[in-house]
Amino acid sequence: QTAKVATKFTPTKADYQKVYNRIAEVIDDASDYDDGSYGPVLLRLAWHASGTYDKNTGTGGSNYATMRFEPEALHGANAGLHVARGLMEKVKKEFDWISYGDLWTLAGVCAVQEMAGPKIPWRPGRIDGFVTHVTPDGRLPDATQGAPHIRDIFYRMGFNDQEIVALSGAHALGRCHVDRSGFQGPWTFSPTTFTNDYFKLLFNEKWVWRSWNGPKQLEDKKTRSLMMLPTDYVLTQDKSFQKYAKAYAEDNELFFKDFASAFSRLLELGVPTQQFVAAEPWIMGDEA
Ligand code: CCH
Repeated sequence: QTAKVATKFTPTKADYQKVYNRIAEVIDDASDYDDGSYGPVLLRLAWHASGTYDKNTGTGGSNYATMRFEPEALHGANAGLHVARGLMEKVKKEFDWISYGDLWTLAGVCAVQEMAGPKIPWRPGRIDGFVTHVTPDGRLPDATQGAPHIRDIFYRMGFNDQEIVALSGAHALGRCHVDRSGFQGPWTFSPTTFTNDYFKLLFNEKWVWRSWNGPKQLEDKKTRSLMMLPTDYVLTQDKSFQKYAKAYAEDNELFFKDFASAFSRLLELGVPTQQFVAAEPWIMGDEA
């Protein structure tokens, strides 16, 4: 009798590309959802899974995919992300060899790229962790606050002012939901296309406080159909933030370049370098 040797499956870039392609299909299969794409909510999942990182303790970040566990899934900032996790659960069933951290961050990459954004360098290597790796609530930004708070949160992850502003440009995509954050509405007229419109609108429209029963948010005076969070508006008020926001409003190419590099780094926060299977990040979606 021949002995059965269990060989460990070692996925290649082509295998990850298959996962990417499947995610791209899931993103588009959303005719009844929001603006017709799951891209924005998947991008938000990738960001919240990574943005818990604390550079001083090395805790948090995308490595362990701890949002699978109840304490973190129930953190206020993560309200609504069960939608995105549920979608990825189906993909995980098909490709059971991928870690949740790799799957969720790859979904963020796929979302940006499939919504016409820049290519985001990405590589696999995250491992599934345990409930003990969950970080305390309060590590993600609070939209009701001002510049000092945003700096506290993003400096803790290791980002500077320029990177904070570049990353904030993701709000070109998607919308706020009353039943998730309490806020309501989209930031741009094209919430499923990645553009620098968020920055253009911040400077070109007149923003006024909305009168309603919900949390303080701004609306554009002209159409009253767009919104800005207090933390978005701060990018036009703080001198240092304003400089970068203006530059991105004027130069889409610069925004794409800076977003891609900051977002790529965000997705790798908390992952020990030796865990990555490739020395340099890959560009996915090229051969799709
Ligand atoms: Fe954000 N974001 N975000 N955001 N966000 C919300 C929605 C999205 C803040 C608050 C909110 C980033 C930074 C910040 C997305 C990507 C990024 C919502 C509404 C709030 C509130 C949630 C809801 O009701 O569904 C604050 C505060 C900050 C920083 O100070 C960064 C960085 C990124 C990515 C790089 C995306 C995409 C959405 C839309 C989600 C959807 O479901 O449409």
